[in-house]
Parts: sequence; structure tokens; C-alpha cells
Amino acid sequence: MVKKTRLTENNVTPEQLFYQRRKVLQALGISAAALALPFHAQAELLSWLTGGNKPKTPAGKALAFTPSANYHPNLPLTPEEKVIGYNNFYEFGLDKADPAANAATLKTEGWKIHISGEVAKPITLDMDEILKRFPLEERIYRLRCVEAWSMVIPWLGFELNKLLKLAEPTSKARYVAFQTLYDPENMPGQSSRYIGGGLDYPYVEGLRMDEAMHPLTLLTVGVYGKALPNQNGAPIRLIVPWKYGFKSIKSVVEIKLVEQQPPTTWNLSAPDEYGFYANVNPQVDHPRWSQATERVIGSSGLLDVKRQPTLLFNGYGDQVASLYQGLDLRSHF
Ligand SMILES: Nc1nc2c(c(=O)[nH]1)N[C@H]1C(S)=C(S)[C@@H](COP(=O)(O)O)O[C@H]1N2
Ligand SMILES: [Mo]
Repeated sequence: MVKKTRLTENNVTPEQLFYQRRKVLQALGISAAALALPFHAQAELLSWLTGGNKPKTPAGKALAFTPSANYHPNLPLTPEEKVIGYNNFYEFGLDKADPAANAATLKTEGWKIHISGEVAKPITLDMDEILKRFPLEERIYRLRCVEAWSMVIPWLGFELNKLLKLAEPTSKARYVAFQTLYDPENMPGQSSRYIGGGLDYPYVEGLRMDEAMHPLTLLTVGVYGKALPNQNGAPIRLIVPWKYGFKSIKSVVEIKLVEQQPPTTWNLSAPDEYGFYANVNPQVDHPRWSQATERVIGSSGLLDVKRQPTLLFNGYGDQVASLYQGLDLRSHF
């Protein structure tokens, strides 16, 4: 068994410090986490960090979409450079700046998504077919990471239920299982536990069928009016706005409808800390930190970090609380 890596609460470190630290460490040729690692691991990270002229992730191309009247909360957007520069995508490293720096190696050409399992019509779609079949809508959603920070992000996407209906789920379909691309050659965290934190890859996630069919649940292909940058989970990723961010799995290739609750990556890694449901809940603390408040990314100067109260179901309770009637949210965290 590989060592468990745990998400950490970064609330004492404004994101600007991450960038500064990243710059200093890059100048030194080594990353923060590396300093605590054995020598051979430092060497592995060093060769990766200094590995030639890495291509820069290109900006996404502009996409056509309809602004959605119903999903535009009156909230200030997180600046685009934070949305595409401060990321969690452990396949490309553990630091928040790592995905933007390293995800250019993700191969998205010829991408296909495969829907199978408990369906009458298994189906494989490429990105052109997806964009042809499903008109894009802009949805402005809150994103609340389990690490107690948050953003407000304008996604471009379509409701997952439209894709699932196309495959005609059978009566046995009770859950939906999702899987990220597995490509250890181009996703360095999948082949090195020092880069990828020792998670089991490919990254997998799951939803109950009613959660998957809910109109808030999106497959997204863009952000800020353009195709998703690789670091945000290009070319297509899930967004479930009332759940902690780790449910919103990136770079999805497989969607399988199943009878039994599927395994999920963070729950496998630390079952006492990350549950299957992962509904945002200010009353149920993480074992190592409070979930009552959150750090607002992009709102602060270097030292004045704005915190705000976290909302039950991330503020989407009116739409989703009925899904959980009779469920103990404390034991089903
Ligand atoms: N495949 C994969 N999906 C992932 C992750 C990851 O490491 N790998 N991180 C998750 C976490 S913890 C969060 S908070 C969100 C971050 O999405 P963003 O970088 O687009 O804001 O992606 C989620 N999806
Ligand atoms: Mo997260």
C-alpha cells in the first residue's frame, strides 16, 4: 500500500503566497513538499521540475453559448487568472500552481467519452458530437473545496441528465461511476507517488442516480467563455456545485451506470475524512479542520484574507435538500 496523502487546509496561506513560494522554489529547482522527502524522491521531483522546455497550456478557443437567466447568482466572479491558475489536479502535481504549469502534456485530441453499464444503448461520443448534440449554457456556480476555500466560476456546459437519457438507463441503474483518463506517460502524477500524492489512479468518482439526473449537475467543456484549459479538466469534466470540489472529476473518459455504490478516489485514500456524499455542510467538520467558514479566493490582498460563512449544500439547499430527506448528513458525510 502506498502512503496516504491528505488534502490540507490552506487557510493560513493566501494564494499569493503559493505563487511566490512557487517562484522561489522554481528558482531553487525544487518544490516545497520535496524538502521533506528522501533524496531519491527529491531527485525525481527535481528532474521533473527542470525537465526541459515544457510546453505552455494554450488558451482555450472561444465557444458559443447561451447565458442562463436562472443560474446567475448575484455574486462577484473569481478572477479568471485564479480560476485557471489555482487548481487541484493531482495527476499534475500537488501544489496549486502545478496543474497550470504542467498540464500541457495532457493529450485531448481525439477524446472520446464512453457511456456503458446499466443502459439500453451504450454509446461512445467524441467531442465534436458532444458539442453538436448539447447546446452550451453558461452557469455561474459556487465551487467549495473541502480544503475550506471557494470560488465563483462561470462554467460552460450542459446538464448531465441529457447525456444519460441518450443512453437510456435501465431500472437497475442506481449510481453513476465516472473515471478520469489513465495515461501515466502524459500525466506524471499517475506514475510517481511523489508527484501524484500516492492516490490510486485513475481518479474515480460517483453519484447516486438522482444526484446525477439533477438539473444542477453539469458536464462542462468550458469556463469564462472558452474551452476548458487542461488544468481545469479538459476537454470535459463534471461539476456538482453543492458538493465538495473533489466530486467534480476532471478529464472524464468513462461514465458507467451501476447497481452498487461505486468506489471514489478520496474516500479510498482516507475513508474517515472523505465520504461518498461530500455534501458541503458547515455543521459537519473535517476531522482536522472546521468547515464553518471558507477563504474566498481572489478577494484578498496579501495579508487580509476574506473569509465568509459556508452555506449548507453550498447555498443550493432549495434545489437539492429534498434529495437527502431522512438521510443523516453527519454519518453520511
Ligand atoms: N481527475 C481529477 N479530478 C479532480 C481533482 C484531481 O486531483 N484529479 N481534484 C478535485 C478537487 S479537490 C477540486 S477542488 C476540483 C478543482 O477544480 P478546478 O481546478 O477546476 O477549480 O477538481 C476536482 N477534480
Ligand atoms: Mo478540492
